Formats: sequence, C-alpha cells, structure tokens
Amino acid sequence: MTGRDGSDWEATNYRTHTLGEVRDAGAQMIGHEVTVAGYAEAVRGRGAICFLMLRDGTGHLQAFLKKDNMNEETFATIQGASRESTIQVTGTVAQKRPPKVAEGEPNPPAEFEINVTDGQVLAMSQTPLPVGVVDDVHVGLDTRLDNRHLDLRRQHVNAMFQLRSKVLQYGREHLISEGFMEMNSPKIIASASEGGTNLFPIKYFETDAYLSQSPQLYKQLAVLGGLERVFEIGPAFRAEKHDTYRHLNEFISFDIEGAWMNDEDVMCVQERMIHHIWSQVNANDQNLIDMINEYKESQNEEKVAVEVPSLPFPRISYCEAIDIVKAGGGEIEWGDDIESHHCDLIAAKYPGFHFLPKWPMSMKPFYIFHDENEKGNTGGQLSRGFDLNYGRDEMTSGGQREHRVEVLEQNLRNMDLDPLDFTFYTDGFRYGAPPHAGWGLGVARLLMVLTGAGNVREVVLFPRDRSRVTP
Ligand code: AMO
Repeated sequence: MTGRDGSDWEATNYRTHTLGEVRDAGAQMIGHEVTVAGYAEAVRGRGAICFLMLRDGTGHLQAFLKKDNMNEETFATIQGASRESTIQVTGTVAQKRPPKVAEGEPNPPAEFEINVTDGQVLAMSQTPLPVGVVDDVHVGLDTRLDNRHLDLRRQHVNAMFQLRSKVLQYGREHLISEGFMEMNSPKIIASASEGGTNLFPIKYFETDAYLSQSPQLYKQLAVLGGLERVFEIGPAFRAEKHDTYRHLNEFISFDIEGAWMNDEDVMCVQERMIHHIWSQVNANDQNLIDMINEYKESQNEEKVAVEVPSLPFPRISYCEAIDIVKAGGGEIEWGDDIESHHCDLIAAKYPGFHFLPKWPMSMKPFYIFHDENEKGNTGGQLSRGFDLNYGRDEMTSGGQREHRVEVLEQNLRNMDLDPLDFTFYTDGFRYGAPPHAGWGLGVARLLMVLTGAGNVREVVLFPRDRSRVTP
C-alpha cells in the first residue's frame, strides 16, 4: 500500500488497502474485494440503503451499504453510527454512477466506491463533538487545544503536523549530508546556560537540579571531545512568564555545533539548511500547503506560498541594524536589545530571512566569542554572536564560541556567574580546544513562517505555556 507521502504502508489486520489506494487505483480494482477502515465523516440514507463517507490518513472514499446485501444487524449499527466513529468495512470496488453532464461537456474522471458486504463499528463516537471536524464551527484556540485529539482530525491541522515532520526530516538529512551527526544531551542539569532566572527547578533525589534550557554546554563539550560536527533536535525548557504568540515554556530547539568553524561558517550552514527545507517542501509537499491554503481561503486569510529563499541571506550587522532602526524613527541606543517593534523597521527593508551578526559582547551569553579586534561604531566591544530573523521574529541565535578558557572564565565573572559552578564545562577547555561555532533554531518559529501560522501553538502538538500543562 502507498501512504500519503508515497511511502509503503503494508496491509494490516484491519485493512487490506488505504482509501487513497482504492480511490487512485479504482479502475484496476473493480470487482476486487477490499477491507478498509476509517472515521465516519458522514452517514446518510434511510431505510434500506446507507452512504458512508469514510476518511483515513490518505483521503476519503464512499462506502455504499444495502440492507439486502449484508447482515441486517450490522447494517443497522453502521447506519446508526455517529460521525467520527471508526468503522471497518469489507466489500467490492465499483465505479460510482457518473453524474449527468450537459451535452457537449466532458465527462468527469471516474470515481469509485465500495459495495459493502460486511463491516463493524470499531468504536462509536460520542455526541456532540466538542470541536467540529468537518463542520467549520468557530471555536477558540484554547478549546481546540483542550481537544487536540479531535482538532488534529481537521485536514489543515493534520497537514501542519505532517509538514512539521517533513521540516525535521529535511533539516536532518541536510545536516547529515554536511557531515553532522545526531546527538542527545541530558535534560536534567545542574547549572544554567542561558542565564539563571528562567530555570525550572526539580528535586533530583537529595539534590537540586533543573530542566535544561538549551543543549548549549553539552553540544560544546561533545565538539571539544572530538565529535566535530553535531546536531540535536530536543526539548528546551524556559520558566519565562511571557504570554505571547511566539513563546512557550517548552519548545523544540534544533541545534548544531561544529569544530573549526566561525560565526560566518555556521550562518552558511543555516541558510543552506533552510534553503534545502524550502526546496524540498516546494518539490514534494505542495499537497500539504494546498490543504492549509484551502482552509485559509475559507477563512478569508492570506494564503501561503513556499518561495525558496535565495542565498545568501542578507547580513545586517548589529551596528547597521541600530542605524536602520534610528533612521526609521525607532528609539534605540547602541547596547540595547533589538525588540520586535525595532525588528518591524528592519523588516520593512529586509522582509525575508536575514542575519543580524556581530552583537555587542554585553548582550550575548558568556560562551560567545569575544572579538577584541572589533569595536562597534561607538567603540563598544563586539562579539561573534548572531541572530537569524524573519520579519519581526527571531528564528535563531548562534555564534562562534569562546574557546580560550581564561577569557571564558572572565566572561562568567563579568556576568556575575561563579566559574566554580561551571567546572564541568570549563574543564573541557583545559586540554586544547578547537575554535567552534553553532546555533539553536526554534522549530515552531520556523514552522510559523512556512505555514503562515500566527501563533506557535498552532504548530506544536501539545503546547506548554504558563496556563497550560494538559493535555
Ligand atoms: P536562544 O535562547 O536565543 O539561544 O534560543 C534559540 C532559539 O530558540 C527559540 N526560542 C523559543 N521558542 C519558543 N519559546 C521560547 N520561550 C523560546 N526561547 C527561544 C527561538 C530562539 O532564536 N544556546 C543558544 C543557541 C546557540 O547559541 O547555539 C540559545 O538557546 O527561535
């Protein structure tokens, strides 16, 4: 059997074929007996006949039931089934009677259905449904997330998560093609990497521990240990009290780290990876984009188009960015963070993906490379840290790392951190350390760009924010 993405789906004990297969290969299957299974999208017909519209992961197909052709009780149970119940039917493939067309009009392509001889309701759906699956009843995001198991059955929502899987697949395959290997770092940790205030504390037997904010220190240790190019796709936890469309308290961070690389080298890796993801989606997954657009159209929302970005992405240094913001009337001084409303002014000039390299050292974490030789236009110390933005949103932070242990320890002290708390990390630099660089990309933020979603919660299956820990 063939799945929705061309993969092989072996027949199982519950079905010999997917609905998509019968729909697409119906002409060759006429008269063949098949067993299919799916959700009941509509059950129509009274008396001795019943039309059952089934849906599975590959599409829709109509099953036609006639009381005379099957066990009467089975017929009655299926005819009485509520929408979204799961139903298995066995029958022969037949061509549907073609609709009448006006003279001279071409005949529509043949459609197929199943003439049912046997079947069973596998699980009856309760009524009413808390959120509509086929009907477009407007419910808020919170109700949808409370009922994600049903929300996911909606075609465009399902398409979002198929795309999410594709993005991870294409990202992985690109990095592997560039010699990166996948690693996994611990999520239970003893000290912060991204600043101490937003850690979730946990009790770890007799001692205190935290949930990891980033694989940062561990991906560096892996590289220092000789795994020259690594990547990790894993959860990061931040106890931030943000309540915005782009912040969650648990998110999937897509990280890389590479030895013998500087900030520019890893920016190149990142733009090549994004280019690969967009090219692959463009080539293989237009059907998923179409499903999303079909919904957007029904809501009068702007449709998305997967335009493969051209390389290289623009690089706008921090100093230039400050000048752009000032010229656009924004209030900002050298050394300030570039906030979303500032990003709007930059995005007016650079609407797509753009890097913001060479941030002031004072704005970047202790592990970022101190560039003694580069001063900003107001004389401030620059670093080799960068961000990647799309429009007003930050997608990625990264940079070359500090590999000189004395500077690293001084950076820690400058940021009021005690080097003694970080010996498990700094010790990794005492026995020869290659210059290295990397980045961390927020997967949900990238998906927001690709799918045109207005909120990261749309592209996270079970989001965790300040007011949500279930489902
Ligand atoms: P940073 O803290 O900037 O950098 O995080 C990297 C990227 O992760 C995403 N992100 C988030 N997404 C959703 N909710 C959040 N609360 C959230 N916080 C961050 C963003 C961000 O750009 N160690 C460095 C990376 C590195 O230098 O390699 C780090 O974690 O898209």
